[in-house]
Amino acid sequence: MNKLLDWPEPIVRVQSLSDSGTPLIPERYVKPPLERPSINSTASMDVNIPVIDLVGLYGDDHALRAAILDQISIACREWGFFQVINHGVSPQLMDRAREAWRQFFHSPMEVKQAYANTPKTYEGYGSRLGVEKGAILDWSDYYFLHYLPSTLKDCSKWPTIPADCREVLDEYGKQLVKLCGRLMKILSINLGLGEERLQNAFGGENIGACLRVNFYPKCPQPDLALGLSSHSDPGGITLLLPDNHVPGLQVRKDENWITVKPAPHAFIVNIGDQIQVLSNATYKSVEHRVIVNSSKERVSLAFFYNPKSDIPIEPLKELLAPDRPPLYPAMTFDEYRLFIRMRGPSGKSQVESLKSPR
Ligand SMILES: O=C(O)CCC(=O)C(=O)O
Repeated sequence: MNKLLDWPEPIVRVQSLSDSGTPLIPERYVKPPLERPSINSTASMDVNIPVIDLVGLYGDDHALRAAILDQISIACREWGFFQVINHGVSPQLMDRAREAWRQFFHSPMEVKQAYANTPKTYEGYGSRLGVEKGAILDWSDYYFLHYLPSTLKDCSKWPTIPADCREVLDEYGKQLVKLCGRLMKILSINLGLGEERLQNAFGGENIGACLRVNFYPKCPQPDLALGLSSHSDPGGITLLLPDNHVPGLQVRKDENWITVKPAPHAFIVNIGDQIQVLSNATYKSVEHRVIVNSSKERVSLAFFYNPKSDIPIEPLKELLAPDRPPLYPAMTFDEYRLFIRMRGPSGKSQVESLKSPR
């Protein structure tokens, strides 16, 4: 546990490196050749993750509602990723939240440093994930904060610059918790369960919710680095608000990396490891990563909706059968997250390592 009290090396802000105008990135950010962004990337115009319009979800047209559920079911099984539009969150709020964070990251360094984080809780302003000394690092800074449970929500750790930041963030969190609650019901129905089953398995009302805001500064050698290394999300559902100008998210599809083309005011939804476990791998949490570029910075807001952290998460009994035995042992989210906090992003090694031998 002591390893988690502080960073193993002095922290270097990636934004400062970028602002220094160096033409060469330090060795620490150079990925091994097989992890570099050019490997199997496709930015082809006609491949994208599914875009699903939720507008008919709560109307009287039952056929339309069934069609939307069907699209979500297919997206969860085949992609683990999809975009939703007409999702009920205010587009103005989405824009304001992203701009507030852009302003924060452009504040003077001493303002940001006041929120510097440690690996104990990760809350605040950070520049690395994982505590392995000498690890190759990602080309990004970030800010991490909690919304739920309310015992972890500490607004004094949220930025006060810009002036409306806390207010905007608070409203943003409330609206996203609601949207995740709706998506949980749909996933539950689509798995053939009662609509509250997944939520109850997450701990009912006592779930966790947190936000990581990623800031990817311009990178002078984008072919050698990644903004965020390949990983699957450890939690339940992620709602990503991507940059409205700059693409960067890549999702693994078979052996290729697909660059996501965000739809206007969409959220990118992805299935996390906990839903992979609960659904006994009917739904997969899919690897993704972020590429950077030399001429534009990028901001994204990743909102994580997680199970209550101290209850066992295991494949749901209703989804098991003699020919479908449980693939994962029970584990709390606290235990699960510790692995990621020590090691940093590492593909799907955590959820894969849990698989029972068959
Ligand atoms: O910046 C992005 O597009 C993705 C961010 C992400 O994957 C994460 O924060 O876990």
